[in-house]
Amino acid sequence: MKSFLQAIINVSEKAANIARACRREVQLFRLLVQEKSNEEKNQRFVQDFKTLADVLIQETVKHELGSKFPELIGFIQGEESNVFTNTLGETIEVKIMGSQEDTAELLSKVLDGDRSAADLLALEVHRDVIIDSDIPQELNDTNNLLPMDTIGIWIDPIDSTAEYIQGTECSPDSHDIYVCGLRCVTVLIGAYNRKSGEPMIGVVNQPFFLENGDSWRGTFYWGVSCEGTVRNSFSAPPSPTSTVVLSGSETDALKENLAKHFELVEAAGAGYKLLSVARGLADIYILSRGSTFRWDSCAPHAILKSLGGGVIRYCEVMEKLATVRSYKGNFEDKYGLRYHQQGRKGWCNDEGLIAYSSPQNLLKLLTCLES
Ligand code: 2IP
Ligand code: CA
Ligand code: CA
Repeated sequence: MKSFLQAIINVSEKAANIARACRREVQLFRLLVQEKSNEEKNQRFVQDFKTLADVLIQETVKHELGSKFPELIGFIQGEESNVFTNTLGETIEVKIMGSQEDTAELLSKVLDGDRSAADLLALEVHRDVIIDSDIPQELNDTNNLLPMDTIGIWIDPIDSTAEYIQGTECSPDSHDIYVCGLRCVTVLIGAYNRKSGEPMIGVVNQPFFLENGDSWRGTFYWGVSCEGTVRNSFSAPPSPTSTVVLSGSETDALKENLAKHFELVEAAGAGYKLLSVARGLADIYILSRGSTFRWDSCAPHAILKSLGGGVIRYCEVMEKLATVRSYKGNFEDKYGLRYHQQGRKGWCNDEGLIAYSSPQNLLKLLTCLES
């Protein structure tokens, strides 16, 4: 297990390097922004953007994990499609080639012949990135042999694209949660069990964690919850805060009801909100509609499970509130999101979600929702 987790951490950092490089080079960033085609448009955004950074990061993760673990090839999926149309109208498949030179050559086609931009990106893609991680020895490969042929991967190469593109400066609210800005951007890489659909291993990388002069430093978090092995990068489980984090687009009715019992914080980024629950900055993240996808929740869900929390289906829970509240088993096992099968709306988490850091916090929320 250790080498698999380490590989995900390393590639998440490479993804973060690409994300930072694209924002650092102003000219590169301007070049990279391309409007999403209508079919792929996320309903909620009038203008949603697909950047080459997104596609390139997803392909890099796919390529790197696929070459280290060939059993995973065909089971690594993500938000983006790797077909890109440049301003000359040529359609190009973004691929990671065997050498930096060849990747630069291919990228320069996407970038309308801008070789220096292509070189910069190819350099990051092919750079060796090995992160000093804190993975404990007990997760070593001999004691924790992972059946690689039962694992699937979900990637969101950049979550909070809107914040990533705008890059506006924001201050944290009193709970240390940033409501908007680059800090809400995350790279999400999650592994799930292809048979049961349960999330197993998650890495959430925050590329813009700390501003240092005119450059940014990132950080990352990981969690493992599979077959009795439960570990994570946190030093202690989260303590209660009586805070609920949610999307600014949430309904007024839900907000008014929750505000009677909790402090509410509206923040950008589905991944960032899930991370805020894992970090103990909020007890709950609640989303009453289907505006997230499997790639948004898989990685942070695995981390939450490793902390004793979870992510369950909002609509079903609301329909059966009294039954759920008196349920004596593990909420996760019965109502948890699953990652292996499409639902009515494809890979959309169409029933909304409730993420919680502990069963106690979930029960408190359910009691409030019932009143
Ligand atoms: C988005 C992103 C948005 C979120 C939306 C996700 O993913 O996380 O911020 O909306 O649900 O699908 P909100 O911020 O209102 O929670 P992406 O940026 O990858 O499209
Ligand atoms: Ca997303
Ligand atoms: Ca995304």
